[in-house]
Amino acid sequence: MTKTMGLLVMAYGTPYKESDIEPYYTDIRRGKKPSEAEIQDLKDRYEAIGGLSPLAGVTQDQAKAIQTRLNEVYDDIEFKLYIGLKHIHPFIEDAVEDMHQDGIEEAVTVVLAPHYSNFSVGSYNKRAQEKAKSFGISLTHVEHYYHQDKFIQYWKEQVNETLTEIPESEHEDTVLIVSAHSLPERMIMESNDPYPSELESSANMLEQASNIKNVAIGWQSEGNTGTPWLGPDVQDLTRSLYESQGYKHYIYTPLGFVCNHLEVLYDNDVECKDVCDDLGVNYYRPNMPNTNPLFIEAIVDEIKSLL
Ligand code: FEC
Repeated sequence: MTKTMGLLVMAYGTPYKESDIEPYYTDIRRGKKPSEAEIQDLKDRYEAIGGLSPLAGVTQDQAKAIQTRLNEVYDDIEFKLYIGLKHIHPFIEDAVEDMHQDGIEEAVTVVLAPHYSNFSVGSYNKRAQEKAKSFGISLTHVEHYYHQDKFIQYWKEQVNETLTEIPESEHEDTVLIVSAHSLPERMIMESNDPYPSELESSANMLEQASNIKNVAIGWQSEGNTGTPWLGPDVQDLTRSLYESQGYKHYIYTPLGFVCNHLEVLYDNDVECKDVCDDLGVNYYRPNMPNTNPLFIEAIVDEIKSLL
């Protein structure tokens, strides 16, 4: 007999239209409205990547692809998809409420971010768990999948393909910058959070799997909170690698993200590229996973290991 199980896919969320930008940013700031200058700065960044972010559509596509694959793999479970976002509707709590309305008693949850931090994946899970508890829904959480073979394989293929664009004689002069979203240093240090070591493992696995010779770890997209964030920032790192090693080619793999969105299309493709242009070196940014089957399979494999 087939049983029905909820599949709760959680993601950051993005404005759907320009008028969403202010409430979205206010939600990111935990209810504190950003200044007009900060809002304008964010509007300008969206404008620079073509108006708004592709994140909303890609999240839908990724979630549907995970559901489709799970329903192919499992004969005895029918997965019903719910999408819950962190900073805009449908919020995580709305999705859990919908599960309850549909009579779901059991669900698996996955956050579209591959590394675990109490402040990223942990905070999504906590919100889902609190709401689910009130309805008596039992949740199984995917905590991370950066270590899944197919996730590494996806990035290995991307890096090796990018290397084919660079003459072999210059591979020694090429560096791979592996990065994730920065977080305030205090948060991470005080709680012995696994986030930095998970990114380091990712970088090591990718170094071993691919043909790249030089690898550096960086952090990106840090916020403006007036306190120190995990570093080095990818832009500073680019400059310091150039000064200390004189590399000519810089390949950016933002492994902490899984699709095209503002933090990649602006923070890498505009800001890091500007630094590379300024230094007179070459910028490369392989494709993000989006709905690539290897990436979808990596998540499905992690779910299989838990159910
Ligand atoms: O494409 C888009 O429209 C949205 C892209 C987007 C993603 C994303 C992922 C993460 N964030 C994380 C942490 C923080 C912390 C703050 C913060 C601020 C912002 C702002 C925007 C934004 N984030 Fe984000 N984040 C994305 C977008 N993020 C816009 C506000 C303006 C700015 O600072 O640029 C700082 C909050 C504060 O000011 O107090 C902290 C983490 C991730 C990766 C994990 C995840 O996806 O949840 C961690 C995508």
